[in-house]
Amino acid sequence: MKKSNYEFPKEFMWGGATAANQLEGGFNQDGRGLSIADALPGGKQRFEVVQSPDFKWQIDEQKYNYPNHLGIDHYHNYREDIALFAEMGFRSYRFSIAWSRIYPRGDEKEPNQSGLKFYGAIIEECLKYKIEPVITLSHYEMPLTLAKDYGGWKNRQLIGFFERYAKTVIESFGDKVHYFLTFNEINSAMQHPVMGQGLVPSNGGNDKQNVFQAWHNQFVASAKAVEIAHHFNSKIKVGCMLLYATSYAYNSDPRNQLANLQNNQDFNYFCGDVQIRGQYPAYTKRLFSKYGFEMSDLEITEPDLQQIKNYPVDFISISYYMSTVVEVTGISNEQVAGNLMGGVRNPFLKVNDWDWQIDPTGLRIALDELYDRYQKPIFVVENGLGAKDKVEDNGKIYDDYRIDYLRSHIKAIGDAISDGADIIGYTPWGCIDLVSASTGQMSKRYGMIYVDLDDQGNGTMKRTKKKSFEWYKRVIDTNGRML
Ligand code: BGP
Repeated sequence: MKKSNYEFPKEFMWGGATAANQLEGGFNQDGRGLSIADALPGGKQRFEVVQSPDFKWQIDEQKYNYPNHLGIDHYHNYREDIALFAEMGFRSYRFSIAWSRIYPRGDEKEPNQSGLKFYGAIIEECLKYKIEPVITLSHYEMPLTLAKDYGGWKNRQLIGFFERYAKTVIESFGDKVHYFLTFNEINSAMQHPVMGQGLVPSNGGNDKQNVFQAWHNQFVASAKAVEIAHHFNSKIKVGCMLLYATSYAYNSDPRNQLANLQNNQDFNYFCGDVQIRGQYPAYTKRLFSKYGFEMSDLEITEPDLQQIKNYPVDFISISYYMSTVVEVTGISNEQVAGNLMGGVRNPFLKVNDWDWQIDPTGLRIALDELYDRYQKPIFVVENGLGAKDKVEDNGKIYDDYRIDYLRSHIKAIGDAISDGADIIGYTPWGCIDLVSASTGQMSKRYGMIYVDLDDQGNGTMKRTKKKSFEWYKRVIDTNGRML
């Protein structure tokens, strides 16, 4: 650990992040309805299955959906888990509410009180330790009924259902919770529409057009949540949440430069431009025509556009894991994987075990660009290294590779702050080990707290502090002066 020269703001929200479907378990307890995450497979087939036109949602607790249904049983261990976060010194904790705990089918008129009670208890537990709760309203798990019977977010009726859900949550907790995020990684739907939008292949329809229709409905729903929150308590701030992958042109060939500009617009900025600036950007026309339709093919009303304009988000939140390279001239076709999107290999970067390109400087670029474009506060609500940890004979986990990754990314945030960007917090992903979103497995771990559980569900679920636990505790204690 070394002394750093970074000056993080006094109130900087150091913390950690999780999502309900990846850690809670208790998937059918106390009136919780099924969510789409419960009906997706674990393991490698997670996304392949959904690409097929024969796709069917499946509920099979024994095999198919393991370990999604079990999570790390945070449902019964949340007190112990939050106590560990407090011990690390967390000032904030980002978690999500499972929509189907509050509205089990999604279309009911009255909420499930047990669900509200559970999240009320989590919030109390956080406040007991002066941890600021940061709540994601929808993190890759709408109620299954809304996907199966209503066709997911492409159906306009979901705006009303979400509005009711958001109102219930905000009015129940909005006197104590001041930060809400609407849709996790909203822009990821272009790559994987199932998780964020509940869309499956439409057999003959224009699937991309469906994604944009679904986005439009989500933009309106998000703006309704902002309206509800601001009316309820003027202290509440609502943010959008973008999967940001800094994008480079492979070289100075103008064709690659242009393709990179368009990749930035289409992937990194489109959803943010609408949610933050309150209107569809000029390049929307090019973007829609790329997928063979135009604005008038979508159901977009004048009141929708007014709603989006009147209620933009208050701040921006992002996940950042890796960067990407755009190459359209055919000189390199060595592909790499990535967080839901790949790209061409960058010869200057190393990769993690899943072939995601590690790039802390890319985070500084991301934050500088985002702040330059929008001039709104930015919260880095996800970042981290997925790795296979080894428990030594003495029971310890020496995850120096994770410390190196986190340190370099915290430095990048410190640099962006020195550059003038307004960064309000940092909540690394999966601060306690949980089920991976893309692989559906336990063995891809991010946490500073180890959970004894393998991909087959064997294990005691015992929590153990990794080496990174003490390291991060010290980082927070010194407000980033020791790194
Ligand atoms: C983001 C998601 C998270 C999370 C993380 C790590 O895309 O918001 O839910 O899981 O990525 O990804 P993975 O679990 O696939 O390694």
